[in-house]
Amino acid sequence: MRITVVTAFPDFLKSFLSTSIVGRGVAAERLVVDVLDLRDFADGAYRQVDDYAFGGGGMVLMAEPLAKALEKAAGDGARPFVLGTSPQGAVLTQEMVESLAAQEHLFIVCGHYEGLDERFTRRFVDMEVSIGDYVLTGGELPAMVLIDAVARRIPGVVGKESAVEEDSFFRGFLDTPHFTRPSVWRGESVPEALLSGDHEVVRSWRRRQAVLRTLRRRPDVLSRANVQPYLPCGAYVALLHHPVLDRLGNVTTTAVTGLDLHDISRTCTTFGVRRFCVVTPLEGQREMVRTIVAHWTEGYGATFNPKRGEALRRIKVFPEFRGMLRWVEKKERNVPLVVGTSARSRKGAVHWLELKRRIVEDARPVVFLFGTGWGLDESVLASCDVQLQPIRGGEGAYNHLSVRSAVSVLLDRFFGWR
Ligand code: 21W
Repeated sequence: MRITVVTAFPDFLKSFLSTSIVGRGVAAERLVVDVLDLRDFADGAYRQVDDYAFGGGGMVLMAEPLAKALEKAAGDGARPFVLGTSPQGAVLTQEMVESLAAQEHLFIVCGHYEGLDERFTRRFVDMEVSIGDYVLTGGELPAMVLIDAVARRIPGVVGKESAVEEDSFFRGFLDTPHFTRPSVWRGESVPEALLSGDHEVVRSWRRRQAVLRTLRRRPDVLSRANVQPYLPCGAYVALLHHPVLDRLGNVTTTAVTGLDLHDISRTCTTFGVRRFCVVTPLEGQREMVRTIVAHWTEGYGATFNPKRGEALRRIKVFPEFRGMLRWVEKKERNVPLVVGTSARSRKGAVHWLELKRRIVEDARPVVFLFGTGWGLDESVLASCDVQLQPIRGGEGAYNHLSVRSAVSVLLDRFFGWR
């Protein structure tokens, strides 16, 4: 990867590159960073790079020296991805860093004074970046921040690869507290769990701490986090074929569909849901489900497409949903939180983000109930611990998602890396 920085203060950047960890990546030839002195591209005896803003109000970097620097950096190759540092830019996030790290050549313009001539920005700058809502004296530190964040995503720049993957913003949770020797310092000792020598005890303590810190300090980051690794108990999806409503709002029993079995079990497997519970009172229907599952786990389907069996194996059939909940309770040795879903809202329905907070805090297994046909009957919804607000999109007027789509949307919100 190549990064070219153009600045009116090149020494500042050069000292950073020669002393920082990023410098290691440069030394290891994983990364090439060129610093261009904007003055080298200026004309006249004074090598002028800035001038008074038209209409008054301070100095502006002139477009022509910037354009010349960009042309030099591009050479005969492809045009680099051009970044401008600016307090008016979009605030840098890890997602932006990931995308930038995938570029072959970045060209960073360090803004100064009142910024760049807008005509340069309009013609050449692909993205304007700020590093946060506070006022600095120029774009050099933001450029270093950008380089540092991008460089550590390049393999071989930061020592241990796992350290990068394990990084807090990567997992969507804040990091846990850390301690080192001595084990007792000024009368204060290190948490028991960390001294236990039991790897599992250490892991679960750390996860719990990460959860509690995130809930307390940055509940906002939870919306984009996969909470699965932080749940001490399992998550379950149940698809009810009775008691559900028909077109006219009467209680009925629907037929099991193969599409639901395949698609929902694949979604559950993708998102780490322990079991996909298929509930129907009709023995013939349960037998059909078992036959389909057996085809893909033991029969011809197992050799034809083993991946499908891996998903369908998660299916378990039940005649009745209360029995299914008792089975989960027994398996998890803990009373599950039962979550009802419906396309119709009801009083006290909970926002998905609120429920997400609750399930990481509660440390209980969770069962998401979905209805087929025209949705779960009131008797089921009334017995749930929580009902989720309907999934809405667009203008919110049409809400007739297939149950398979609803499962996908919800599982992505709770257990997707977003
Ligand atoms: C600071 C330039 C203040 C201009 C509103 C109307 C680059 C930066 C910078 C700087 C002004 C970044 C004004 C976070 C930063 C940067 C120098 C304001 C007057 N304001 N990220 N008129 N913070 N800062 N100009 O300061 O160049 S990225």
